[in-house]
Amino acid sequence: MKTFFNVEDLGDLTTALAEAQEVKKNRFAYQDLGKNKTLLMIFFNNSLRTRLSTQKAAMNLGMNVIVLDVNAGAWKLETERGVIMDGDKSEHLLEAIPVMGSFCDLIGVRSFAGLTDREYDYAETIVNQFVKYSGRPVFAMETATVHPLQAFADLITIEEHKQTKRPKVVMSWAPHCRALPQAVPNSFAQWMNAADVDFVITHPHGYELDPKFVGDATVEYDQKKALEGADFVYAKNWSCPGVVNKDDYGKILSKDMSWTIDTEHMSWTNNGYFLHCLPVRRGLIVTDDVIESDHSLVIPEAANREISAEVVIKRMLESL
Ligand code: AN0
Ligand code: CP
Repeated sequence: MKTFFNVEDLGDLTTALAEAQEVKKNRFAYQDLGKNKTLLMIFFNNSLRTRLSTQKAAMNLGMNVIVLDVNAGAWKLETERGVIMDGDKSEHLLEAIPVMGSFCDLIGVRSFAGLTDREYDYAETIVNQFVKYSGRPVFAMETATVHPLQAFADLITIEEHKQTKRPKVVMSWAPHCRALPQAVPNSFAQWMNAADVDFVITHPHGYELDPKFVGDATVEYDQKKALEGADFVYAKNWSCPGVVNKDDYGKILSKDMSWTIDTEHMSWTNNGYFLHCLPVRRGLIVTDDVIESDHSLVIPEAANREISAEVVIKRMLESL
């Protein structure tokens, strides 16, 4: 595996899920695979889970790990071509990327959407330059439009807790005070469409996700109707994807608190489990009662990030 951005990169999902369970049973079984190999993790944005789980996964595989926080200690990077670099940016990404590539065997990149230019974000302009110029396999640690390590961990968690062969999974938009990217809901939708689940997306009008991620999912604007009979509730805020109106891209269109997942919302479900990728703002996305309930899976879900990362890094090491 040379890149990891989309669900297709992993091949057959059943095989990948079985591999995840095998890795989970003995996460140190492949210590030799990563010997004398180096993972470089590059962060343009903050992280708690991705940082810890991906480093841990690489260490489980015997790798050395270098973490670079671009905005804390490295030179400020210019990302556009054709500019006169007389501002605060000392180095161009086009030199920085091959230099980074020369010190490692694999690269993980976190680079969030800027949320101002839809075309720039949806073309994955930054991360595609890493693929093109680093000379190394590259995986997403949340890019402008996708967060596949999260979606893979979400799917592993659903597989582990489902009580029926084909559970009903509902992804619900919820209110937030800041404009957030669409990467998490995009990837979750892509992965749920590929999995054996009954998948429903619910959000206020205007929050329609890009059709390439929505696929064949059911979109239900009535949140109560959507949540009825749900086995899993996946809450997430996202800013306007600009599908209906391009000019609204990245904006907050609604702060409707009736969408906050509380115990009443959960009472409409089939005794459903609560999921969220974290970090989560209590009181906006979800109430304390729901996130602290015995049907909240947020902690095992986060713990499974180590497993999803280990499967992905293992596959990349195997194809070096
Ligand atoms: C980010 C997001 O919504 O994409 C990261 C989530 C994993 N969340 C925030 O910036 C709060
Ligand atoms: N879920 C997730 O990716 O968390 P971090 O932003 O803390 O890495």
